Amino acid sequence: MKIVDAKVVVTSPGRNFVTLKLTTDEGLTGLGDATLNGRELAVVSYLADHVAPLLTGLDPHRIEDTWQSLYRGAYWRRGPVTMAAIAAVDVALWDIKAKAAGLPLYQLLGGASRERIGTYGHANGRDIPELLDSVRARLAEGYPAVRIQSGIPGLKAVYGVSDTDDTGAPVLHQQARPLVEDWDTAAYLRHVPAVFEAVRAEFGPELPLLHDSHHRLTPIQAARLGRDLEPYRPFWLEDCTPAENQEALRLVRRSTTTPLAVGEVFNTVYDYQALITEQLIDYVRSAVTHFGGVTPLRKLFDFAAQYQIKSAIHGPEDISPVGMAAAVHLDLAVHNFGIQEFSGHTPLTDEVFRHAYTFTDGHLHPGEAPGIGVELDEELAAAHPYAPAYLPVNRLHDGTVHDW
Ligand code: GCO
Ligand code: MG
Repeated sequence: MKIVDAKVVVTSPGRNFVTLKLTTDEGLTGLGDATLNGRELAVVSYLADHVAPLLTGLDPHRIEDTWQSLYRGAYWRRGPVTMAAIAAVDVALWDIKAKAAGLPLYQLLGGASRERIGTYGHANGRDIPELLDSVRARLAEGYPAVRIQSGIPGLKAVYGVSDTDDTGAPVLHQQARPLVEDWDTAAYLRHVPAVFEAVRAEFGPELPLLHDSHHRLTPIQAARLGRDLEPYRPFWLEDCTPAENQEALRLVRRSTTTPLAVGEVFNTVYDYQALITEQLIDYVRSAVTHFGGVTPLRKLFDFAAQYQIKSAIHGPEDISPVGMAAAVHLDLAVHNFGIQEFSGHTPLTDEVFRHAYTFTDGHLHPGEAPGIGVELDEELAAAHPYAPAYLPVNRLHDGTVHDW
């Protein structure tokens, strides 16, 4: 079998998604997600200008060899653009291989290690009463675990809180300039324990509660927060410090037993080396889409397993159903599965990307369709062309830019 066509499809059924479609001489097709939120077209160019010409004529069964040649051959390794592009090729090749075998991808990854995949959903509120309503809505939808994010008294706009629709999904700002949000760490650190206290008082001790600090704290601030949250037994504290500095987590880890989750902006295993071998974290959070695909993410999970660290694949709305499908196959197969983030997509997105995975009673299953189980409606995709959109920036009250 040979690859005869490699096509990059950009579509915006409410938000932008980048998809690679490979076609073989036997008529089999494979899809891969290459969506890099807010920087989509850089990956489109990487794929269309630099990768697609290398793929035609290759045997699609040679996944490891293709991965290594794209990673090593570029010389300029790592980074989100490169790794999103390689991820799309990797997943499209796995899709083809599994279709050729007539099996759902998870069977090629060792088969099912569980019956279904536990998820967490997002609950957001501008204040505590609104957050409690949002938690109630997620529980009514069946979610077994909930991430809680709340507005902070005195702050106008906080990421993931102020701009969400009824389902908890962030409202997208398709505009020429990023939205400017504001930030005050002291106010945040005072408020979050009260948020946990209110949610525990309303929903009891058993509901797994997660919280995302979105890289906004210094190590000592993160240590304080981890300690203050201990009485409420959070499932995890996510991205408490900026991701570039692995050493920051040493201080946080020494100071608190609150479990730590890290990695949605990581691209390779090298970003995790100290965190895993020193057992500084409890969950690895990379997305298939941003980590170079199923091949390296499977290796990361096997590495993490040696240190009792579990998987928790990043699953926001900006991972397309193609990336989500690949994640769900991996979740079903790996032994050290922890939890899967899942917000779902809009009905229109689910029409553009018809998928076999299902979400029932708060649990995902990849389905039994051969491959990753996603079909791209190219006509509908073309009817919703790319629209520029930016992620926000965050500023302190004196105007200083801060992590958001
Ligand atoms: C999460 C994330 C996302 C990211 C988003 C950026 O935990 O799901 O923090 O909401 O901010 O994916 O594009
Ligand atoms: Mg996050």
